[in-house]
Amino acid sequence: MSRLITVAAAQLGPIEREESKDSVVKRMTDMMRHAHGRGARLVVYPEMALTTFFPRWHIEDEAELDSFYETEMPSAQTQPLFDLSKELGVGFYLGYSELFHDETGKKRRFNTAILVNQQAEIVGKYRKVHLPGHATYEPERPWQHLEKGYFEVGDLGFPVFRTMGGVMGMCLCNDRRWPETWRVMGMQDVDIVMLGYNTPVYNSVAAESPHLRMFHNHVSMQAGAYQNGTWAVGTAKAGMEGGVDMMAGSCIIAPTGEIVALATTSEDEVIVAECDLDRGRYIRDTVFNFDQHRRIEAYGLITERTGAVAPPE
Ligand code: ING
Repeated sequence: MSRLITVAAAQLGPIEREESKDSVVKRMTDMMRHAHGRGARLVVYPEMALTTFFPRWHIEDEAELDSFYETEMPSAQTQPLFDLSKELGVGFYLGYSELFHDETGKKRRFNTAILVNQQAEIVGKYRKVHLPGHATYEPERPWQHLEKGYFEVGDLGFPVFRTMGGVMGMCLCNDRRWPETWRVMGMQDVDIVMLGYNTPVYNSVAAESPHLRMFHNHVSMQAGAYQNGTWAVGTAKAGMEGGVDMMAGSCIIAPTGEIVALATTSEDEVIVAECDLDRGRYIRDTVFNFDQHRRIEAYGLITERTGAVAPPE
Protein backbone atom coordinates (compact mmCIF):
# COMPACT_ATOMS: atom_id res chain seq x y z
CA MET A 1 0.00 0.00 0.00
CA SER A 2 1.68 3.26 -1.15
CA ARG A 3 1.83 6.17 1.21
CA LEU A 4 0.23 8.85 -0.99
CA ILE A 5 -0.14 12.50 -0.04
CA THR A 6 -1.08 15.29 -2.41
CA VAL A 7 1.16 18.28 -1.79
CA ALA A 8 0.96 21.90 -2.96
CA ALA A 9 3.57 24.61 -3.21
CA ALA A 10 1.81 27.94 -2.58
CA GLN A 11 4.11 30.46 -4.20
CA LEU A 12 3.67 34.05 -3.07
CA GLY A 13 4.13 37.00 -5.37
CA PRO A 14 5.66 40.22 -4.03
CA ILE A 15 4.89 41.48 -0.52
CA GLU A 16 5.66 45.18 -0.27
CA ARG A 17 7.09 46.65 2.92
CA GLU A 18 3.80 48.31 3.86
CA GLU A 19 1.53 45.32 3.14
CA SER A 20 -0.16 44.17 6.35
CA LYS A 21 0.24 40.62 7.69
CA ASP A 22 -3.58 40.38 7.61
CA SER A 23 -3.52 41.04 3.88
CA VAL A 24 -0.82 38.44 3.30
CA VAL A 25 -2.60 35.83 5.43
CA LYS A 26 -5.73 36.41 3.30
CA ARG A 27 -3.69 35.66 0.18
CA MET A 28 -2.35 32.53 1.88
CA THR A 29 -5.75 31.23 3.00
CA ASP A 30 -7.12 31.85 -0.51
CA MET A 31 -4.31 29.63 -1.82
CA MET A 32 -4.92 26.99 0.85
CA ARG A 33 -8.57 26.76 -0.23
CA HIS A 34 -7.53 26.51 -3.87
CA ALA A 35 -4.93 23.84 -3.07
CA HIS A 36 -7.51 21.87 -1.06
CA GLY A 37 -9.89 22.06 -4.01
CA ARG A 38 -7.17 20.46 -6.12
CA GLY A 39 -6.78 17.62 -3.64
CA ALA A 40 -3.80 18.90 -1.66
CA ARG A 41 -3.65 18.01 2.04
CA LEU A 42 -0.26 19.61 2.69
CA VAL A 43 0.71 23.14 1.59
CA VAL A 44 4.25 24.57 1.54
CA TYR A 45 4.49 28.37 1.85
CA PRO A 46 7.70 30.38 1.27
CA GLU A 47 10.43 31.46 3.66
CA MET A 48 9.54 34.67 5.55
CA ALA A 49 6.04 34.30 4.11
CA LEU A 50 4.32 36.96 6.22
CA THR A 51 6.41 39.96 5.27
CA THR A 52 8.58 41.46 2.60
CA PHE A 53 12.17 40.17 2.53
CA PHE A 54 13.31 42.93 4.91
CA PRO A 55 17.03 41.88 5.09
CA ARG A 56 17.37 43.75 1.78
CA TRP A 57 17.28 46.95 3.87
CA HIS A 58 19.47 48.36 6.64
CA ILE A 59 16.85 48.99 9.33
CA GLU A 60 18.27 50.96 12.25
CA ASP A 61 15.05 51.50 14.22
CA GLU A 62 14.73 48.38 16.43
CA ALA A 63 10.96 48.74 16.82
CA GLU A 64 10.55 48.78 13.06
CA LEU A 65 12.85 45.78 12.69
CA ASP A 66 10.91 43.91 15.40
CA SER A 67 7.65 44.55 13.50
CA PHE A 68 8.73 42.05 10.84
CA TYR A 69 8.99 39.24 13.43
CA GLU A 70 6.41 37.04 15.15
CA THR A 71 6.52 36.89 18.97
CA GLU A 72 3.86 34.19 19.13
CA MET A 73 2.69 31.44 16.77
CA PRO A 74 -0.17 31.36 16.09
CA SER A 75 -0.91 35.01 16.66
CA ALA A 76 -4.18 36.83 16.02
CA GLN A 77 -2.87 37.65 12.55
CA THR A 78 -1.87 34.08 11.66
CA GLN A 79 -4.78 32.34 13.45
CA PRO A 80 -6.89 32.26 10.22
CA LEU A 81 -4.28 29.94 8.68
CA PHE A 82 -4.62 27.51 11.59
CA ASP A 83 -8.43 27.79 11.58
CA LEU A 84 -8.60 26.94 7.88
CA SER A 85 -6.05 24.14 8.32
CA LYS A 86 -8.37 22.56 10.90
CA GLU A 87 -11.53 23.20 8.86
CA LEU A 88 -10.13 21.66 5.68
CA GLY A 89 -7.79 19.08 7.21
CA VAL A 90 -4.77 20.56 5.45
CA GLY A 91 -1.28 20.65 6.99
CA PHE A 92 1.23 23.34 6.11
CA TYR A 93 4.86 24.53 6.25
CA LEU A 94 5.20 28.19 7.17
CA GLY A 95 8.37 30.26 7.03
CA TYR A 96 8.47 33.31 9.30
CA SER A 97 10.81 35.50 11.37
CA GLU A 98 10.80 34.37 15.01
CA LEU A 99 11.52 36.69 17.96
CA PHE A 100 11.44 35.82 21.67
CA HIS A 101 13.20 36.63 24.96
CA ASP A 102 15.07 33.67 26.45
CA GLU A 103 15.25 32.78 30.13
CA THR A 104 18.02 35.36 30.65
CA GLY A 105 15.84 38.05 29.07
CA LYS A 106 18.01 38.18 25.92
CA LYS A 107 16.18 38.97 22.69
CA ARG A 108 16.58 36.06 20.25
CA ARG A 109 15.92 36.25 16.49
CA PHE A 110 15.70 33.28 14.10
CA ASN A 111 14.69 32.71 10.48
CA THR A 112 12.22 29.92 11.27
CA ALA A 113 9.83 27.41 9.70
CA ILE A 114 7.13 25.36 11.36
CA LEU A 115 5.30 22.21 10.26
CA VAL A 116 1.60 22.14 11.12
CA ASN A 117 -0.40 18.90 10.80
CA GLN A 118 -3.92 18.38 9.46
CA GLN A 119 -5.39 19.06 12.90
CA ALA A 120 -3.66 22.47 12.93
CA GLU A 121 -1.13 21.38 15.58
CA ILE A 122 2.48 22.58 15.34
CA VAL A 123 4.43 19.31 15.10
CA GLY A 124 7.83 20.58 14.02
CA LYS A 125 10.09 23.61 14.09
CA TYR A 126 13.30 24.44 12.22
CA ARG A 127 15.64 27.45 12.44
CA LYS A 128 17.78 28.39 9.44
CA VAL A 129 21.38 27.18 9.78
CA HIS A 130 23.01 28.62 6.64
CA LEU A 131 22.59 32.41 6.80
CA PRO A 132 23.89 34.01 3.60
CA GLY A 133 24.95 37.58 3.05
CA HIS A 134 26.60 39.84 5.65
CA ALA A 135 26.09 41.12 9.20
CA THR A 136 26.60 44.87 8.82
CA TYR A 137 25.54 47.59 6.40
CA GLU A 138 27.54 47.61 3.16
CA PRO A 139 26.71 50.90 1.40
CA GLU A 140 28.33 49.86 -1.88
CA ARG A 141 25.69 47.18 -2.46
CA PRO A 142 22.62 48.04 -4.64
CA TRP A 143 20.59 46.21 -1.96
CA GLN A 144 21.59 44.62 1.33
CA HIS A 145 21.42 40.98 2.40
CA LEU A 146 21.59 41.36 6.18
CA GLU A 147 20.41 37.93 7.34
CA LYS A 148 23.63 37.49 9.35
CA GLY A 149 22.76 40.66 11.21
CA TYR A 150 19.06 40.06 11.68
CA PHE A 151 19.10 36.37 12.66
CA GLU A 152 21.12 33.95 14.78
CA VAL A 153 22.34 30.67 13.32
CA GLY A 154 19.67 28.03 13.85
CA ASP A 155 20.14 25.95 17.04
CA LEU A 156 17.87 22.98 16.26
CA GLY A 157 19.99 21.12 13.69
CA PHE A 158 18.10 19.47 10.84
CA PRO A 159 15.37 17.45 12.58
CA VAL A 160 12.72 15.33 10.85
CA PHE A 161 9.20 14.70 12.09
CA ARG A 162 6.99 11.59 11.74
CA THR A 163 3.62 13.10 10.77
CA MET A 164 0.89 13.01 8.08
CA GLY A 165 1.89 9.47 7.07
CA GLY A 166 5.59 10.13 6.49
CA VAL A 167 8.95 11.34 7.75
CA MET A 168 9.03 15.04 6.98
CA GLY A 169 11.91 17.50 7.08
CA MET A 170 12.35 21.24 6.59
CA CYS A 171 15.01 23.71 5.64
CA LEU A 172 15.13 27.33 4.45
CA CYS A 173 16.40 28.97 1.30
CA ASN A 174 20.21 29.05 1.35
CA ASP A 175 20.21 25.72 3.23
CA ARG A 176 19.14 24.03 -0.04
CA ARG A 177 22.50 24.85 -1.64
CA TRP A 178 24.46 22.84 0.94
CA PRO A 179 24.55 19.03 0.47
CA GLU A 180 25.06 18.65 4.21
CA THR A 181 21.50 19.93 4.77
CA TRP A 182 19.98 17.13 2.69
CA ARG A 183 22.31 14.38 3.90
CA VAL A 184 21.66 15.01 7.60
CA MET A 185 17.94 14.55 6.90
CA GLY A 186 18.71 11.65 4.55
CA MET A 187 20.48 10.00 7.49
CA GLN A 188 17.10 10.11 9.24
CA ASP A 189 15.31 8.40 6.31
CA VAL A 190 13.36 11.53 5.33
CA ASP A 191 10.56 11.12 2.78
CA ILE A 192 9.91 14.78 1.89
CA VAL A 193 11.96 17.94 2.47
CA MET A 194 10.00 21.20 2.41
CA LEU A 195 11.60 24.61 2.00
CA GLY A 196 10.74 28.17 1.16
CA TYR A 197 13.06 30.67 -0.50
CA ASN A 198 13.53 34.39 -1.16
CA THR A 199 16.19 34.58 -3.86
CA PRO A 200 16.99 37.64 -5.94
CA VAL A 201 17.05 37.01 -9.69
CA TYR A 202 20.27 39.02 -9.90
CA ASN A 203 23.40 38.71 -7.85
CA SER A 204 24.02 42.08 -6.17
CA VAL A 205 27.80 41.74 -6.20
CA ALA A 206 28.71 39.62 -9.23
CA ALA A 207 27.55 39.28 -12.83
CA GLU A 208 25.53 36.08 -13.06
CA SER A 209 22.84 35.44 -15.66
CA PRO A 210 19.28 34.89 -14.41
CA HIS A 211 19.08 31.55 -16.24
CA LEU A 212 22.17 30.40 -14.31
CA ARG A 213 20.63 31.50 -11.01
CA MET A 214 17.49 29.49 -11.75
CA PHE A 215 19.63 26.49 -12.78
CA HIS A 216 21.47 26.68 -9.44
CA ASN A 217 18.13 26.91 -7.63
CA HIS A 218 16.75 23.76 -9.23
CA VAL A 219 19.94 21.68 -9.47
CA SER A 220 20.53 22.16 -5.73
CA MET A 221 17.11 20.75 -4.88
CA GLN A 222 17.12 18.06 -7.59
CA ALA A 223 20.50 16.78 -6.41
CA GLY A 224 19.43 16.86 -2.77
CA ALA A 225 16.28 14.93 -3.60
CA TYR A 226 17.95 12.24 -5.74
CA GLN A 227 21.03 11.73 -3.53
CA ASN A 228 18.81 11.07 -0.53
CA GLY A 229 15.83 9.43 -2.26
CA THR A 230 13.43 12.07 -0.94
CA TRP A 231 10.72 14.33 -2.32
CA ALA A 232 11.50 18.04 -2.29
CA VAL A 233 9.16 21.01 -2.37
CA GLY A 234 10.66 24.46 -2.97
CA THR A 235 8.34 27.46 -2.71
CA ALA A 236 9.35 30.98 -3.72
CA LYS A 237 8.40 34.45 -2.64
CA ALA A 238 8.66 35.87 -6.17
CA GLY A 239 8.36 38.94 -8.32
CA MET A 240 9.47 42.57 -8.07
CA GLU A 241 9.48 43.18 -4.32
CA GLY A 242 10.96 46.28 -2.68
CA GLY A 243 12.58 47.17 -5.97
CA VAL A 244 14.41 43.82 -6.21
CA ASP A 245 13.36 41.13 -8.66
CA MET A 246 12.91 37.85 -6.73
CA MET A 247 13.06 34.56 -8.61
CA ALA A 248 10.08 32.24 -8.94
CA GLY A 249 10.52 28.66 -10.11
CA SER A 250 8.62 27.02 -7.27
CA CYS A 251 8.66 23.28 -7.83
CA ILE A 252 7.89 19.81 -6.56
CA ILE A 253 10.68 17.29 -7.17
CA ALA A 254 10.40 13.49 -7.03
CA PRO A 255 13.02 11.32 -5.28
CA THR A 256 14.31 10.50 -8.78
CA GLY A 257 15.36 14.16 -9.06
CA GLU A 258 12.71 14.94 -11.68
CA ILE A 259 10.71 18.17 -11.43
CA VAL A 260 7.07 16.99 -11.47
CA ALA A 261 5.42 20.39 -10.96
CA LEU A 262 6.76 23.86 -11.76
CA ALA A 263 5.33 27.36 -11.29
CA THR A 264 5.06 29.40 -14.48
CA THR A 265 4.40 32.86 -13.00
CA SER A 266 6.06 35.19 -10.50
CA GLU A 267 2.80 35.74 -8.62
CA ASP A 268 0.60 33.93 -6.08
CA GLU A 269 0.42 30.51 -7.70
CA VAL A 270 -0.48 27.02 -6.47
CA ILE A 271 1.19 23.97 -7.99
CA VAL A 272 0.17 20.45 -6.94
CA ALA A 273 1.53 16.92 -7.19
CA GLU A 274 0.51 13.54 -5.79
CA CYS A 275 3.54 12.30 -3.85
CA ASP A 276 4.08 8.58 -3.28
CA LEU A 277 6.30 8.69 -0.20
CA ASP A 278 7.58 5.20 -1.08
CA ARG A 279 8.83 6.39 -4.51
CA GLY A 280 12.33 6.91 -3.12
CA ARG A 281 12.55 3.57 -1.36
CA TYR A 282 14.30 1.77 -4.26
CA ILE A 283 16.89 4.59 -4.37
CA ARG A 284 17.54 4.32 -0.63
CA ASP A 285 17.71 0.50 -0.94
CA THR A 286 20.12 0.42 -3.91
CA VAL A 287 22.29 3.22 -5.28
CA PHE A 288 22.04 5.28 -2.06
CA ASN A 289 21.82 2.46 0.43
CA PHE A 290 23.81 4.42 3.02
CA ASP A 291 24.44 1.45 5.30
CA GLN A 292 25.87 -0.65 2.45
CA HIS A 293 27.86 1.99 0.59
CA ARG A 294 28.84 4.98 2.73
CA ARG A 295 32.43 5.03 4.03
CA ILE A 296 32.38 7.46 6.93
CA GLU A 297 36.01 6.79 7.75
CA ALA A 298 36.83 8.70 4.54
CA TYR A 299 34.61 11.70 5.25
CA GLY A 300 36.31 13.22 8.32
CA LEU A 301 37.21 16.54 6.72
CA ILE A 302 33.53 17.35 6.18
CA THR A 303 32.93 17.92 9.88
CA GLU A 304 36.49 18.47 11.15
CA ARG A 305 37.25 21.47 8.90
CA THR A 306 35.07 24.54 8.12
CA GLY A 307 36.94 26.21 5.29
CA ALA A 308 38.78 24.60 2.38
CA VAL A 309 42.60 24.24 2.70
CA ALA A 310 44.61 23.68 -0.48
CA PRO A 311 47.64 21.35 -0.41
CA PRO A 312 51.06 23.10 -0.07
CA GLU A 313 52.56 24.52 -3.29
N1 ING B 1 18.56 33.87 -0.37
C1 ING B 1 19.51 33.46 -1.34
C2 ING B 1 19.60 31.96 -1.50
O1 ING B 1 20.48 31.26 -1.00
C3 ING B 1 21.76 33.62 -2.27
C4 ING B 1 20.85 34.07 -1.14
C5 ING B 1 21.35 33.70 -3.59
C6 ING B 1 22.94 33.07 -1.96
C7 ING B 1 22.17 33.23 -4.62
C8 ING B 1 23.81 32.62 -2.96
C9 ING B 1 23.41 32.69 -4.29
O2 ING B 1 18.77 31.48 -2.27
C10 ING B 1 18.36 33.46 0.91
N2 ING B 1 17.38 34.10 1.59
O3 ING B 1 19.03 32.59 1.43
